[in-house]
Amino acid sequence: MINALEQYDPQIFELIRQESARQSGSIRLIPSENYVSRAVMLASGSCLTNKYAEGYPGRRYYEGQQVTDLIERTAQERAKKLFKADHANVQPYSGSVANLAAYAALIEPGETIMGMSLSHGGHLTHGWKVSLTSKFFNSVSYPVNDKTGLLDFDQIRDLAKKHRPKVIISGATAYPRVIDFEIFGQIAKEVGAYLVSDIAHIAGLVVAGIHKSPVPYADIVSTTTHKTLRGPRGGMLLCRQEHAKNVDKAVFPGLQGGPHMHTLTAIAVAMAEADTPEFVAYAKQIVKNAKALAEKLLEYGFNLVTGGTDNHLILIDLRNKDIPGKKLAKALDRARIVTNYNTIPGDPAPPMNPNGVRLGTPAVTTRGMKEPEAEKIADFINTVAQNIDNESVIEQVGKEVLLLCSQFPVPEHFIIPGRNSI
Ligand code: DSN
Repeated sequence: MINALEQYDPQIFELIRQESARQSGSIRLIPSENYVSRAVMLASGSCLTNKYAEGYPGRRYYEGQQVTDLIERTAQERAKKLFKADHANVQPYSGSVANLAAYAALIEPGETIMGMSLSHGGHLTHGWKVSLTSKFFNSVSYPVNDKTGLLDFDQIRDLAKKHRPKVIISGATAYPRVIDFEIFGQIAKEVGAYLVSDIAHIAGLVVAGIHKSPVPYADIVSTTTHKTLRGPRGGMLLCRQEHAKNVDKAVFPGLQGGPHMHTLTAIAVAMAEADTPEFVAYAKQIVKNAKALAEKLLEYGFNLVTGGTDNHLILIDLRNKDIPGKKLAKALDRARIVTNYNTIPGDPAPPMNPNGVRLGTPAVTTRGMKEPEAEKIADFINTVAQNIDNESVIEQVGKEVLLLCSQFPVPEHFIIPGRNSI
């Protein structure tokens, strides 16, 4: 396929080659990114991209669904088995759409939702003020504890009692600790709210049994499929049977038209991969690597939000280093270490220039890196931070990163044959 692309569109082929080389030749620490297997990549780039399939298996608005019905049913069954859920909708185009569909399935526009504040680790679609989720619904945010950085269930309960939301959202994009979905479920019950759990970041850790699943406690569980779960870029909703009809209606025709069948097919492949002992070992190693990276960063005097991590991500509070998050993220990028700058809880600085940097280990773990390499990565980060204005040191770190990358090649990544030099 890639050879055909070279022939028909050399300009785009060349850009893909460059991106492939960038992904191979850098330490990718954005916690929401990963490398998918060759099988996932092939399914994603298959002829399923050609097919329209509005509706659900057995109830489509287009003909020619002999195969798509089988694929979607397979994806649904794999999702139900993997997450031990009664019902799965595998059509959401993304986590954002999945979240909006979850709320739409449960409540009416104008009713109240309550989610984690974006600047404290929540997601835009948990009702943050610039998101349509806060315009369609009345939105209330809960913070983390300003001293510990941890979820503060007394405060969340108090806010829930005060605002009486119809939906409480548990889940985060920048929270490095275990989330107790059971307590969220209790609070939701106490105030008569539905619970939506967004496990986009930790889905891989949940299916591996490392983090507790919210499925027994949540009315609807929402996830993306590409972070720790290591599938293509997509979304998914899981729920109890009682919400199945509303969830399906909210996704289609509520928010979407035809599902992206090529993505859905690749999600099916990724879920089979996640249902293996190898994946469980992988997910365990993600957490071990994050802990090793965190420990070493602490030794170097970095302040970490909550003091460490229980999952795949780390949030550095850079205030004691007097380096803006953006400046460090950009210097690290020049050293081939790819992160994102991020707000820290209660950050007085604006989101475009916050005091934090967010790191994650799903992608480096896919490359086979373990604790010694995680510690080496902490060394690199420390060297860059200490030499933030010294380009020759940053360049030297970049060379060492390249060497490490060559020792841990991307195993199953869609590397362009013969052209993957880094
Ligand atoms: N905000 C994305 C992230 O965590 O990187 C998810 O949408």
